Amino acid sequence: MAKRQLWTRIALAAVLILAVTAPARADNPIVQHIYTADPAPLVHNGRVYLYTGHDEDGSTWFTMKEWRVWSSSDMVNWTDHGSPMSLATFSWAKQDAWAGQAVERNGKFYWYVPVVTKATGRPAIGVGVSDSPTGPFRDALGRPLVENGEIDPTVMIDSTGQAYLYWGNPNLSYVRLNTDMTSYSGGITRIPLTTAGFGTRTGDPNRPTLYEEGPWVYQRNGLYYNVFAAKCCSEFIAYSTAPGPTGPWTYRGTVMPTQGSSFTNHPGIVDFKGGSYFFYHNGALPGGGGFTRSVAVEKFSYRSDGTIPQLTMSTSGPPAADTLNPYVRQEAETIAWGSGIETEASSEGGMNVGFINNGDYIKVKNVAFGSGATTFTTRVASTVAGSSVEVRADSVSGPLAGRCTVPNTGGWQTWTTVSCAVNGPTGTRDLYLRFNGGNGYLLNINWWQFGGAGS
Ligand code: FUB
Repeated sequence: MAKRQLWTRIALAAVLILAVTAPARADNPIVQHIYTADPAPLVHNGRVYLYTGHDEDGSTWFTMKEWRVWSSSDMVNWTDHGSPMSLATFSWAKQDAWAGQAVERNGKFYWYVPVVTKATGRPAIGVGVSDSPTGPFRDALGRPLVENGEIDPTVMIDSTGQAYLYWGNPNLSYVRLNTDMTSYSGGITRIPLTTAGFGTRTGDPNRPTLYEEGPWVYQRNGLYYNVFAAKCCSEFIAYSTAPGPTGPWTYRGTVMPTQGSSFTNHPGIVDFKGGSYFFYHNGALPGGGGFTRSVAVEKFSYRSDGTIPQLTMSTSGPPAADTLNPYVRQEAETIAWGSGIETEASSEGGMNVGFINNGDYIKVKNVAFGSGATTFTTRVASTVAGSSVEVRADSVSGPLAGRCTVPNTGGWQTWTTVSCAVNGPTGTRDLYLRFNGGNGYLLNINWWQFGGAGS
């Protein structure tokens, strides 16, 4: 064999090996069909739930009317749970469904959010409550929990069982929450914003420290962290640590420098399945910017002394923390990357994927097909005949494993189940569901499931 041919073959083999063995990584931003902002992750029962705001399309201000919930078992595929809480949940709220955080206590989920009130025209903190991490949430109090004209609540239950709610821009305050999580003892305490605690800002005599907004307070291995949006504008992400929940705080430096074409940023940090994850937002989607933001995630490791390394925004995100089982029913709105699709509330509960045109697709990452699938079953609805769902592996133009024809079911929410034979895929790989047909909207898809030897 000529030397050049040999090297070409070695290079091709290396590319193939890399393609097959490279760990599946998330695609940032993690949601592509709407703009999302102000991430607040919560780990519960083996899933990470992600609470976000929703920037309206084409927005030229922080025009935000609802919050959204997403969840994942692997940090790469995210299920859309829709909007279980909005401004309408709080009869006293006028506008600005901005940055909040949810926490679980005794089987109930409490979601603290800032909104501008009808009565005062100033921000106050409300609390939604639900029996499920995905809602629906109702107004726990029928009035604000605290009101001092400031925003961005973060909530923490520390190892003693005491819950704290911190919030603020331009100040930073906290209250000690009672175990009902909807009342507090003592007054509102202001945390001294010293340069030793929160770094030095230059050029703004009214704001001598770097602390701007968006605090994310948590306890880990006995150390208390306050990660926050620093300086304005553009913001970067910085952090401070303390030996206790009320300080004294020591400034520790930058977590994420100013990057990513949004002049705000917002931190959220959790440990999940053995890794540590940093959520943030940027303007990375088409049409994205300071008021059309998108949430993204990076994996990181704390240093041995508990400090946080400096992180960089990426388009690849973290590797998969788990595989996805295709032999159990999977919601169509569980997506690593969606191209052209949207989601909506389904008449069968939860959400479905819809507004699908020819060539649109859904990518699902790190799917464990094992020895191989032989059938593909999916729940679909359509008002046109002749469209289909193609099952492909590895890429949207990768090997075609099978094709399911979708009939006219008589309505976009008139559901039927269709099955077709598939030849594989095998092993663990990325799955692409590619939609085909004529002009206009083709079909809606609610869920899918494979069957066969690998199951
Ligand atoms: O999303 C509206 C506001 O922008 C949030 O409350 C701030 O943290 C900033 O991200």
